[in-house]
Amino acid sequence: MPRSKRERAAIDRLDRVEADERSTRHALSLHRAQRTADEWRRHALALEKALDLETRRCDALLAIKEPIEIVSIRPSKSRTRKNLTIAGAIASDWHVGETVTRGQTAGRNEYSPKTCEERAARFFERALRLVEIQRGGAEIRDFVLCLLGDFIGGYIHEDLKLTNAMSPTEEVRFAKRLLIAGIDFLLQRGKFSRLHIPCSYGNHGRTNPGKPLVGAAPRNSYEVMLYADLADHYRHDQRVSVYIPEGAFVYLDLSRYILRCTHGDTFRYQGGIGGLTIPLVKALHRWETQRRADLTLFGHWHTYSPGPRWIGNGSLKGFDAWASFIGVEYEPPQQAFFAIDVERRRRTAAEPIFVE
Ligand SMILES: [Mn+2]
Repeated sequence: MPRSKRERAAIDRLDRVEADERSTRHALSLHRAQRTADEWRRHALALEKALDLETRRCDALLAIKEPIEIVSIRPSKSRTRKNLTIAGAIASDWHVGETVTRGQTAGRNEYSPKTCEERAARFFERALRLVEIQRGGAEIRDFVLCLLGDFIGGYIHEDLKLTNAMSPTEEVRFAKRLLIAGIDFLLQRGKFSRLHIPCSYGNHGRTNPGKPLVGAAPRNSYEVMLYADLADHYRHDQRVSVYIPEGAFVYLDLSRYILRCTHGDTFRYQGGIGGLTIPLVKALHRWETQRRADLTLFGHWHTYSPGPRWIGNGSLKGFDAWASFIGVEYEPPQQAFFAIDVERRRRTAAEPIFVE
């Protein structure tokens, strides 16, 4: 229907008013949404802050309450989209001052302070190489270096007194030098934010003759002295934390994935079929009643043995006269590497570190 000029103008005016009104309404709702987003953001920040404070408060309360030492580690925050992972290695059973000849071991092994120094360097280099391989798919900023004992051979057997290349005090000095060189290497080349060092004393480092002590063991161990010296050495380096327990176990809480570290001489094994597994599973069952752990790391048995809930470490010293004499199965000198996916709370790697 044809419209007059005046009518058309009136309709145009009406359309413009409606359009203005619509755009004002949109501008208003946009403004409201922006304001809400800002408010939510502020709210989220406040909640994050409160959560952080409460977590710290909880940690402090737990630390006071817990009879068994547990070290709480908050992993460094992720900076990339890769899986945040904590990598670690077990160093144990280096027996730095002990000697092995090829003649004692059917030609399989030779060990002296010189070989020991070379293998110690390889341990750190190859641990870092495994970290780099993992970094293909994971972000690794925290490294757990487990020092699980028997770095020194000591004078605990008559045989050792007669064959060791060093006295126990010389061994402590030598082991300290090797560990500092390795830790410095990890700090310089590893691109880690933090290095966590849980320590466990072995049975070889005891200062007393006869059987190992229990309650008085840490205060009478060359190795606890060695670990305390390491802690002193790195006291000004914010990246390094050394944990020395007062008992046979140290527990690390890696964002609710619990690591249990121990030397491994507290469970018995007399060469039964199935190897370490059966006595170990029984021991794990007992330890679980004290404190639950997701992964148990131990040394002492000179046998690299990764299991579903544990990793037994090999030895740096390798096959020796005693192993040959009692007829232990040969294994190369090796240590262990592991990786833990922080968000999944799962172990993603357990691998040998060959040090020969
Ligand atoms: Mn041992």
